[in-house]
Amino acid sequence: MKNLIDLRSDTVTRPSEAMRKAMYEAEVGDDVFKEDPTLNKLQEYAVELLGKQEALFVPSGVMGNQICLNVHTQPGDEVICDADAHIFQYESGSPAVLSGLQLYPIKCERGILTPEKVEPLIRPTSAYYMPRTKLIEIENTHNRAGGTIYKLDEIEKMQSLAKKYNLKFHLDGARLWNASVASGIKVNEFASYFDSVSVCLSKGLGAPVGSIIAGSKEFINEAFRVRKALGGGMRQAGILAAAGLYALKNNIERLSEDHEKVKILAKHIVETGKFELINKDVETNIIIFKPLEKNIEEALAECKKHGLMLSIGQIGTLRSVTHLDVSFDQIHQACEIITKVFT
Ligand code: TLP
Repeated sequence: MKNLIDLRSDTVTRPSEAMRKAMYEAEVGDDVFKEDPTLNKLQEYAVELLGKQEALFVPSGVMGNQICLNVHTQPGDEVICDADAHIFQYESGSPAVLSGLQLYPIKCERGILTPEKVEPLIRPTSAYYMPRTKLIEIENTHNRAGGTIYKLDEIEKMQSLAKKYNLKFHLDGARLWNASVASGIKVNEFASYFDSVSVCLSKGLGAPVGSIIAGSKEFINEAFRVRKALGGGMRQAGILAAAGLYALKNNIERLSEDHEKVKILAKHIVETGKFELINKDVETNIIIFKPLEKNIEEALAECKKHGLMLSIGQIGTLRSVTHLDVSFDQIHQACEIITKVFT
């Protein structure tokens, strides 16, 4: 919508002129025959960035996660994740629908799983009457926790635990780029701990469509088959891949600006005294905040009337996500609207 300051998500961005030009000029072929040169280039570049043997372009973050879960598991298996994980909260129950999986969600501080919380929940292999624990899933950055970042030692501990029990380890890295830019840790370093990784091109990086999953050659071979089974085998997808390549080459470093923008907003929100800021240490491009006096629906509607769009975070909270289509000026305007509506 024109003239609205849209902070509902970093998924709302539109491809820039330069990105559209790259899409227009993309050389294409039939990817079901693995013959789309631009798509192949994107996958090769992703391999380089993520440091995995192979990578596969998929239409969405949800499909990326679900293919990874499917390849690693058998129906009746159990997946341990945080209770605010995207795979648990926002993927339409697809682990159950598509792969016959049961999730074991655990409430964690900042969305960060720890061995102390997880180890007691791993099912003994002798207990044939229980579901079989098969995989641990983490999210970095963690969306519903407010863009929180896993530290490398926290990931390493979880990887050791997964290895100890012979479990697969999957990373939902929809916003791994934000984690990398904010922490200075390279994406391939983050990715190195996992059997599979899913990253999005259509969030902060500004591409219109697409995610990438990465892992071993054997894993991607199987993932290619599952993607097809789910209807994700696309044909001249190089047009989309060109946007993804453009995003990876031009839009990663600039994410630090989005992090600065959300800090301005967070500071203002705290200063009004009308909210509880849930993620007090703002780490990347997301804030979650609870209005102390207004109900959520009312707050969303009033903000929209003044030209500001926010979304719902955890229960009873608002969420604001910064991105490349919102300027610093608009962030200052957003602060003014918040003052008007809430004070
Ligand atoms: N997240 C969306 C909504 O679904 C909530 C958003 O606006 O933040 N993993 C994570 C951590 C995500 O945040 C998302 C999208 C996905 C996976 C799914 O990506 P898509 O929407 O491309 O399927």
